[in-house]
Amino acid sequence: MKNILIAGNLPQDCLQLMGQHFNLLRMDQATDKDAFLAKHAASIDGVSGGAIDGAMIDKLPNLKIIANFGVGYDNIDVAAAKARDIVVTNTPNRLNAAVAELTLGLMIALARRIPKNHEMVRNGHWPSVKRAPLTGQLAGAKLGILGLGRIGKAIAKRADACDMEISYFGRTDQQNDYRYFDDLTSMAAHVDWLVIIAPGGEGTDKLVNANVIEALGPEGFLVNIARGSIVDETALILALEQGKLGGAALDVFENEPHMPDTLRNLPNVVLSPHAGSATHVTRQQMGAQVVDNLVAFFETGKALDPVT
Ligand code: 8YV
Repeated sequence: MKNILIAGNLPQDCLQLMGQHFNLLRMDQATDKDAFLAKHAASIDGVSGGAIDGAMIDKLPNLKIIANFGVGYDNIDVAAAKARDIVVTNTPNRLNAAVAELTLGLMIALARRIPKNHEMVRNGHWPSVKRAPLTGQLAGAKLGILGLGRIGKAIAKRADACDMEISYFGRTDQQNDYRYFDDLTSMAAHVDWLVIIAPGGEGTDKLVNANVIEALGPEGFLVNIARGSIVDETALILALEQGKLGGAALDVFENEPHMPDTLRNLPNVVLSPHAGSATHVTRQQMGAQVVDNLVAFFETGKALDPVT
């Protein structure tokens, strides 16, 4: 049986399934992780769970595959893995619907002030307020998507059903029904909503900076369902405080699960705890996909979802 190092958190059903095919080395449960790694290093064939940096890869002489739980793999040093011909896999597609669904949920919550109205009703203030305050709406508004990949398209489809006018920014013009922008700031100036669904990592680090945020403007809304690293969080907080941005719905943050108190206390934000893929069905399918990749790789030499 091949040995898989469990380097970080994985769902119970994923571990159970993996345990039917492999011998699991539970570093996640070890109190002295360095000692655990030193003891088992030479026997480790694959790794799954958590962040895998170059230093860890260097310590594992027989490592052949890193199976990431998640579509984003900015937690893995892919260059270090590639340099040693170690295959890296991720979990594309299975989470598209869940992430897109939460994106629309956050947008509707922000546009229609659902959390605020909920608090108002719950706190017994409705009789004194009498009528619900008027809000904006998604229908008729312009949406700009930063990153029209698989999840971006699932978001566009749902936004289209809400009668939004859709644009996108990315590396290539995909020649589809949506309007393409080759400049992010120009798109931000054109739209009412900017949804971020691009990969994290060096290529997108603080791509959404003060200029982009200010181009979105006082009536504009920012939604980040991708990675906190893509937004300059300090610039975002400042813009929200100064009324240079209308509002933000955030599922991801620069330093999760922490964030500045100023951000938590702002009136014009809807905050969510990195829950894009966090449904029973989706997480179960992602776990199975991790195991399917490991099994395929060790049985056939080819993983199902290698990252390129
Ligand atoms: C993952 C995510 O579930 O897939 C991703 O890239 O951001 C999440 O949906 C999470 O990263 C797993 O810890």
